[in-house]
Amino acid sequence: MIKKWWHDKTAYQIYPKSFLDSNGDGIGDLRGIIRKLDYLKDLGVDILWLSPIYVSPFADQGYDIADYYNIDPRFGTMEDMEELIKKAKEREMDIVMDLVVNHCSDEHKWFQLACADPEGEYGKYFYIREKKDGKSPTNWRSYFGNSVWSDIPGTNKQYLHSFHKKQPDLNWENPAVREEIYKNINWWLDKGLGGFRIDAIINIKKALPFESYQPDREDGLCSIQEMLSHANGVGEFLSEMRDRCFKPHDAFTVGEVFDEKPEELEDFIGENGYFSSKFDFNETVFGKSELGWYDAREITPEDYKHCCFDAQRHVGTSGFLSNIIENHDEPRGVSHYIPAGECTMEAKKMLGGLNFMLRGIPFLYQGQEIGMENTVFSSIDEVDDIATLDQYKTALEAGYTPEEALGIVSRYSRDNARTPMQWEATANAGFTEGTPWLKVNPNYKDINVADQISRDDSVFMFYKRLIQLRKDPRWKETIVYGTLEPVLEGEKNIMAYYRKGPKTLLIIGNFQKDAQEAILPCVPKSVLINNGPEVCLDQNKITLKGWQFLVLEI
Ligand code: TEU
Ligand code: CA
Repeated sequence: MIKKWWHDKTAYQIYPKSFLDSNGDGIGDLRGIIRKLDYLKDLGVDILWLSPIYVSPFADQGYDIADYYNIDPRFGTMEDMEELIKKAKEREMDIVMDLVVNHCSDEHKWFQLACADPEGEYGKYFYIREKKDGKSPTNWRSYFGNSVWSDIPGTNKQYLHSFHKKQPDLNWENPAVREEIYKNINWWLDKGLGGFRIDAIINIKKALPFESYQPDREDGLCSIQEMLSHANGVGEFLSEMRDRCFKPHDAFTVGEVFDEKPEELEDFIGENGYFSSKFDFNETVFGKSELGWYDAREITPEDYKHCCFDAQRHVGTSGFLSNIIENHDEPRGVSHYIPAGECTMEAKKMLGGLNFMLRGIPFLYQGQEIGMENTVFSSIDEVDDIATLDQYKTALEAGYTPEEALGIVSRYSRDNARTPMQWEATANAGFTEGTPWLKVNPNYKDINVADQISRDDSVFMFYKRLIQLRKDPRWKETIVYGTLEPVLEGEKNIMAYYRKGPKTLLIIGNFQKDAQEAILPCVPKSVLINNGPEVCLDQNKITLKGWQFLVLEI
């Protein structure tokens, strides 16, 4: 295998709006990120992925871009961005931006020109179709509810949007659109970016010609995933983008790839794949119903383990998954995977440790390193996210009371992970001197950075040790390139695996509050990482305390 500069890195996702506000307007910004570079360096992360900071009306928090060449003023200026890239480099860190090219904003000049003249050059930048007998061209439902089709005012025409109606889909079939996109990607890479996280990329290829499918709900619509399952040939676009942009720059790319066909995994992330890596969403999508998040089923430790191992077995050593417990679209991992009331520091560390030591690129999401949890919404007015607001509406329509609907959406709301970063125990968690755009989680006095960097037993220090272990020349080769073999798979509530390379490591976690005995397949030589409790080991017989996590040298 050819070694790449990003194989041994640890990545960290910044949600800029909620990271640190430097000027008191209640919105996090680039100067805030620059101020915290030393903090991130101290944690040990190497790649910083920033959710979108381009000019945007923020219908979907910046995932609706109105100008791909400029920084949104609420985040700062291009000079700030250049300074951030430079100061990160000085600290041997790389900045990765979000590439959102399935759609742009309806306020982008391309879309405005398209609406002014749907038959003209820019009309071909989008998917615009005539209505028939007052009806939309197809019956597809967008990710945020309702039809994917919206009217172009003053015409009998509609445009397609897989997400919000303020996010018109770009027509990748048009070579002129692809040229525009490649030009922009190369322009950013030339500025010294390390690469991109690539948004909703599987959506760029539609099933043509457009047709309706069997409805899956009473609204007469079918999910857009149904249409995508009939679409073939996304690889032609993706290999072109790789060859024109990513390869010449040796860029790191991580795809937000959902529902690819299993046999295509190598095409995506193999040695000459479209991307360097893709996220493993096996665990996050588990239990999510086609009908929306609100009737998702609880994920058990057994489910979690099988999801991880299935993904790992599938990829083997043919590529590198990017492993996460959460991101800006998910509830907080510790609240999602650990039962309510049991979310102790040990439990948080165990979950983080099991995920971090998997084969692939570990991604931490801001706040994960201090064990930030889901928030409490006392009213739907405290929710900002359009997906959550849509789910709330769906829940009401399904007959739930407003209190029930709030309870349902609160568990899975994307805003759980978007509350401001908790830096200190002072007002607004030290995030802003103004009024934060989204309410700070009330638990910030107990969970904050200032407290955790001063204590050796904190979640922060635990992650720091894991990151150091990954970088340590003694273990690096094994942790980065070694194989993963599940161990004690039938043992309920235990998740364990070997990492085998020049050395052998055994990673084991007890996914419950009760102690559990297990017979290890070998006798460990030493304990490299322990999340707190005393280690009870007698030859190969181990008694794991509740939520205990260990990395053992074999
Ligand atoms: O997400 C794409 C996506 O399919 C998931 O967002 C998921 O279906 C959704 O979050 C469920 O509510 C990306 C971004 O990560 C997300 O923040 C954007 O809203 C979306 O694309 C549109 O750009
Ligand atoms: Ca600000």
